[in-house]
Amino acid sequence: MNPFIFPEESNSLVKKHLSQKICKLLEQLNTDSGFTLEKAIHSGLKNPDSAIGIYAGDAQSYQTFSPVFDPVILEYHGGVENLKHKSDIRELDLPVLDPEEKYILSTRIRIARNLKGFSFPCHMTLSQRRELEKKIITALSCLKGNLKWNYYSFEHADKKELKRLETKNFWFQKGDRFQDAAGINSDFPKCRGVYLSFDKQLMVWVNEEDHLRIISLEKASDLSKVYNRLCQAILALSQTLDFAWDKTYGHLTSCPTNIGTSMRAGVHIQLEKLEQKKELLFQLIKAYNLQIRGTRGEKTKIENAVFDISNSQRLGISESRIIQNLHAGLLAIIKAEKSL
Ligand code: ADP
Ligand code: DAR
Repeated sequence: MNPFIFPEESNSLVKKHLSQKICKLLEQLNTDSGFTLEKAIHSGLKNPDSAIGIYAGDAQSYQTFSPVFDPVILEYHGGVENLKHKSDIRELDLPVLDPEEKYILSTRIRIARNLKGFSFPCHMTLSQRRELEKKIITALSCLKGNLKWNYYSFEHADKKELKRLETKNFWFQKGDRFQDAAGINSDFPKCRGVYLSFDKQLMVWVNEEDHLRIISLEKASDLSKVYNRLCQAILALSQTLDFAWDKTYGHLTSCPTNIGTSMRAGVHIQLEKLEQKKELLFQLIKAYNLQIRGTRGEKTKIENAVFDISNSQRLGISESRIIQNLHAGLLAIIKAEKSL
């Protein structure tokens, strides 16, 4: 009898792949930091509408619990047998997507990083979070030129300052119920904060779903410029920080959906015509291996025909290839919108 009973209505990948046999194999195991199978799947047990339902508590989770992580990853990311993930972060020079600024409202590219040797956010004590935050703040202080500026601690920054950041959507909220059930919100808002560059076009979230979410964004459609800023930031931070990396799965993240490049590159694009011709939009999304999210992010609705369109593949593809594919896909979508 499987000791872990998933809600009957759950269709999560972890429920599908955690057979009784695998459960028996894994339920007594724990990683060196004490992370267990029960902790890994707690979110999926509590949230019947989980799509995935499992989180990693540290890099070792992907090995210790590989009998359940591997099939979940294979099904979610698709066709990655005999994978050796390769990273390729180099600046690009692509034409501006929407020079008349008729469709694209903003461009945002984010990557996630977790520091080697630290437990991941769903499995950290307050003192580990404090040590991690200190280490990251020191690394961020080395950013130069247009990447330079300031760290705003949610715990210590001036409340008026934090309110200003919130109204400008320059900070992050407490994790959703899926992240909460996983343990990602423990001690929130302690040891959480946002680093902002002076031009407000680079943000680094500290201790959100991952140790670092490095975000380059601007209210325009120059995808290369947004990507090149991210390249400069991640290459600068890589000089002083060691990241959790696996030769098969690339960058390791709390949620297995983000491993590999951990990159989500996308735009907020207003598509009033294609909103009325969704089947055409979905064909283009499929053809260019893209995905649609709601206007306010994951699991939210589309408002005023503003679609969040981003890359779908994160694993088994390089960062530069993601950007080039996204660029081609968005050009095709804009062309279709214009033709309607
Ligand atoms: P992720 O960090 O995985 O991308 P979400 O999809 O929830 O998570 O997005 C996080 C936040 O970033 C949300 O508030 C979302 O509205 C915002 N966002 C995403 N893409 C863009 C964009 N192109 N322009 C402006 N804001 C964006
Ligand atoms: N809510 C979880 C995570 C899905 C992917 N999104 C992330 N990692 N923010 C689920 O199982 O649906």
